[in-house]
Amino acid sequence: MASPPTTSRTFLDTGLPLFGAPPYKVSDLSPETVAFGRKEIELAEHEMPGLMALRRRHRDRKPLAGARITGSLHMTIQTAVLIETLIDLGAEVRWASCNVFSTQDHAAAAAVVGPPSSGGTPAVPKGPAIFAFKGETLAEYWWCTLAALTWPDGAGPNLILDDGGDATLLVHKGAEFEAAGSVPDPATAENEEFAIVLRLLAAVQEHDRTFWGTLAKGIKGVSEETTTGVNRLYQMQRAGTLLFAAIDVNNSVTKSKFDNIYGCRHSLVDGINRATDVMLAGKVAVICGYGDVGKGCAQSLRGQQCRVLVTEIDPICALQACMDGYQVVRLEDVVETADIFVTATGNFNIITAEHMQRMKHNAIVGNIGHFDNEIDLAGLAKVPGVERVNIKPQVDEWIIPAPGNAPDRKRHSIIVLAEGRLLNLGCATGHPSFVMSSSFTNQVLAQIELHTEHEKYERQVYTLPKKLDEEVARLHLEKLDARLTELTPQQAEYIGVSVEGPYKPVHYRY
Ligand code: NAD
Ligand code: RBV
Repeated sequence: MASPPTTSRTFLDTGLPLFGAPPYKVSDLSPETVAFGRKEIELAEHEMPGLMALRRRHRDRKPLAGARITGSLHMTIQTAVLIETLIDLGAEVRWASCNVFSTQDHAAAAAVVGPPSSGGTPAVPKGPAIFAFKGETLAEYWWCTLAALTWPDGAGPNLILDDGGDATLLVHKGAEFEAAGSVPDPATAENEEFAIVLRLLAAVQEHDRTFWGTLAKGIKGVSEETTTGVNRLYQMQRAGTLLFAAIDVNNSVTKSKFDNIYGCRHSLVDGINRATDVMLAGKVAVICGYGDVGKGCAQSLRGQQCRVLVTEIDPICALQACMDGYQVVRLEDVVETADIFVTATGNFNIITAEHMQRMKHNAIVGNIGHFDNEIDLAGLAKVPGVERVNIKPQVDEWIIPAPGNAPDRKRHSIIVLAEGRLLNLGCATGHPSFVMSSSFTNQVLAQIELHTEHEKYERQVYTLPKKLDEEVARLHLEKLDARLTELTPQQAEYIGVSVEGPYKPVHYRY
């Protein structure tokens, strides 16, 4: 890419320039906010032993020198520690959040200014280019993603670090429509958000008809954080449309069997409590989906002594729920009697407008899956007479004309968290640092692998080798004072592994 496309045009109603983004876009760069963010980053570093070990191990070698990484992942305190690790290892970084509500503004501010060693100040920031603020509109969100993908000299990234696949989607759809010669009419989009994506791509195409193709060619690969993003990548692989190599970080055992389960076990009740402060004990809670996230959510609510019910489509996961002591039900059979509903399926249309009209007065409805289409709020908004009353940011009362069991029996309400977007990051601060250290250590290893060994990789989806997975776990044991037993050579031979691992065959499921 020779130089950035130039245009004075702004994107939709954002007032933000389509190209030539400012050096960063965060909500508040006041010294107090920056100092608060830095203090929390320093506390988090202590809880992120995997990332800190990678810094110590690789800092001098700079394995990410020459890497230009575009990140699209919740701009939290934990992510700030990830970003600073990537930079420490030699990378140049531009970042956007992967959700309109998940940014912690003090984390974004401190990251933009940079760590004390950078010499940055709020007046002269020296950190990476971050485009993220809590409460973005959808137009601002997609503008931020484009800004994170475009370097001031017109270059694009050579690596993407994605969560949910939005940065990857923008590049793929951009390249696809460029090859087709035109972008579909936004009026044909299935939802409001995709109409905005199409508007953005049309605006880019109007100014540069080779922008995405060139950008895609420069990308060596993507590492993907979450189940939903990984599903999208495997779908592209099957369709033969994947434009670069991909590492599925989610299916590292030290990611999905830790973050998705134990992370959600921590952050689900955190989100519900901060949003509603309702007494959870004794309430009936329905978890839709008993995969990794659903398992963590069920434990989380059982820990508060809720009576937990589960819905599933998969007989194996349904049987697991039964063996764990939960009743497996159909949503339609309990929708009138349960108090709390949490979707964790990664699927869409799980809670419909019809379901919500039948719920108890003040039932709490939230989603912890990646996207907001698990709960059909767009459908609810179309029901005649429905009214949305904002209680506080990310908490809405939806007043529904159907009688329900409200005291006046004329209408009833439900409480919807984070507008149906992942409530643990919208209403609280996401997972805690320790578990994110495990996820993000996998991310850094994946980025190093894609950067230094990219000739090994085809346009396919890969997982990290088990040896590295075990290494990530190992890096977190000391902090917990765990003492691992060492195999004797005879024992190793008896069970058919090597003393140094890997200790399990690839088909082992944990
Ligand atoms: P998973 O595939 O392990 O689990 C999803 C489960 O939902 C599966 O068992 C599936 O059978 C079930 N399911 C699908 N359709 C269903 C339906 N109609 N009704 C009932 N159950 C249904 O995936 P996961 O790793 O648990 O992730 C779930 C979602 O959460 C994904 O979108 C993922 O990206 C996201 N995620 C969010 C966080 C967070 O912090 N909020 C953390 C990790 C993952
Ligand atoms: N997640 N990040 C955080 N505190 O930064 N919390 C959760 C954080 C990630 C988690 O890895 C999950 O797969 C993804 O968010 C879903 O978007």
